Amino acid sequence: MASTLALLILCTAMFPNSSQAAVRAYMGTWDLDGDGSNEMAYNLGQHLEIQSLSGLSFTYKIGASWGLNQVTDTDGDGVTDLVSLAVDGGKQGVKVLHHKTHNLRFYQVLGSPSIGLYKDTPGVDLDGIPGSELIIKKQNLLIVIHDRDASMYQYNLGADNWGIHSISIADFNAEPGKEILVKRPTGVTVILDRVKTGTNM
Ligand SMILES: [Ca+2]
Ligand SMILES: [Ca+2]
Ligand SMILES: [Ca+2]
Repeated sequence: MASTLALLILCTAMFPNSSQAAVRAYMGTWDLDGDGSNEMAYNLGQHLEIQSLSGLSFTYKIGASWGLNQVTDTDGDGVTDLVSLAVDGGKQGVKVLHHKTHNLRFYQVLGSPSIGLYKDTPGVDLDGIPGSELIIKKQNLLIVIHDRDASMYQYNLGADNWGIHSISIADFNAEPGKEILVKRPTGVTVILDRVKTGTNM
């Protein structure tokens, strides 16, 4: 017991900002400001750091717990954005980092049940307008984020008998954008986000 306590005190003394000083995990390399050369991304615990090859770096607070979910252009400006599922300040949701403009958006999903975030590479376009849409599951709700205009739209699927892995993307018609398929125990629900409709089939 005494030795454990001593070790904890020592660690605290060595790493006064332990969450930042102890962890600096390389995440990947992408052009995140659209200048044609890549930046490096690091996970610093609660923060995410973007560093250019010139050494310039910016740090963003993502949350107490978070995970990178997608690397895609969500607002349609042609520059790659970083999408994370995060809990920050006790609130859960999706953080979208637009490093080019140093703009970090937090789409909060209220309530305690944990949420899921659909993952797709290189992203999903549901409305035919440049920019990937983001798809969240929370119990019986499917929520679509349009980062282009920072809006969220929710579909009530009636029952919580599906999961984030029940979701797939397909193109059913000649209209711009793709459709969301949610596999249910009996049948599927098809969501046409472009016209904001959901149909059980
Ligand atoms: Ca760049
Ligand atoms: Ca973008
Ligand atoms: Ca779109």
